[in-house]
Amino acid sequence: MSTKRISLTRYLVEQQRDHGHIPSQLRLLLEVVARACKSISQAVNKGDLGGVLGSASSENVQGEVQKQLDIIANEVLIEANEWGGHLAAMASEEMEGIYVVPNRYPQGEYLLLFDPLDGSSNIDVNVSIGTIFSVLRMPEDDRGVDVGDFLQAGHRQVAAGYCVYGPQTTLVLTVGDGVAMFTLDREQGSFVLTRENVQIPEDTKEFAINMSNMRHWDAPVKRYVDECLAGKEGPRGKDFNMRWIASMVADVHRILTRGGIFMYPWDKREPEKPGKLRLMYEANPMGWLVEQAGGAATNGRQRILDIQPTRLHERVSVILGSKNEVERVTRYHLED
Ligand code: AHM
Ligand code: MG
Repeated sequence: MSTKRISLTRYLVEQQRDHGHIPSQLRLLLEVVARACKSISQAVNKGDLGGVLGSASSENVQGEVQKQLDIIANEVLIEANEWGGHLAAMASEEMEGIYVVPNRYPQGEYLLLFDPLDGSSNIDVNVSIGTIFSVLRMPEDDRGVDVGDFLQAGHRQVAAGYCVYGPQTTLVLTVGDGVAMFTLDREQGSFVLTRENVQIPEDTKEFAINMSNMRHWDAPVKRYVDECLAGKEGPRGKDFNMRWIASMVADVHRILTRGGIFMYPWDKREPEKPGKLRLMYEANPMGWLVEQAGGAATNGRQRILDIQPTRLHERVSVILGSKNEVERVTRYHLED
């Protein structure tokens, strides 16, 4: 490994200075998000010793029971980001409405969206979880921020990323110039660049889906998975492997590291719901990261990043990862 260590700060300064990708307010924003992720990582690491495990006595806007760490992570992100002058407002999977930066602080031109702790069912069992974030710019000539300002399609994101809290804490980021990964050096307290120009192989033999929902799937998804399961003797002519961590962050991290396809498709359990995952906090940031790494992301019929959101907490069907596999599943939907 090279002895030249590039910190997140230096990476962002160079992105700003040499490539012109990020204005200084956005650089500050990303540094603050990274700092918040460091604090969340500390809380996650302490586990039972910090008294932070278990459920809180509340539900979020989606009617899901919140974990104590969901609430702590949400507060850490808000407190870290509200005073810096870089944001106009924030929106979170854990809050019903938007959080407008209070009047006592200067208002910036960016909007921050996050899923503070993704993979909640894994918190108490010591399995990887993470924070997902997405950054939009306030629409021009806008007077006063409101929820409508957030309803922008994913291709308008100016930065997106996640931080996975696993055996290592890794921050993964795009500002539209490829995907970079930074590993937290706990002794130094800083994120260090450990992978640049991340590329997802176009083909894969690994798929990720919650198989217990099989009987509820739509025909195109069933066809795709049946063909994978048929292995060497089936139409694909090769054996597939399956992985399901049940933390989108960790499943997507595996795909960015070695390829694969991840699916959380629409299913018949609640037909009026377009999917389980959230467009603004999960599908858009992950979709953009995957595309920036040469992969693809669709809802089965349409590119995720082209979906025009109509609600903050909108849900969506998600198929993302290795390009040729995502295109195959999408083709099966369009042929159906
Ligand atoms: P969460 O945001 O409440 O944690 O839920 C989202 C999670 C994703 O991380 C993961 O892909 C999926 O839900 C797991 O679903 P399942 O419980 O069906 O395995
Ligand atoms: Mg989530």
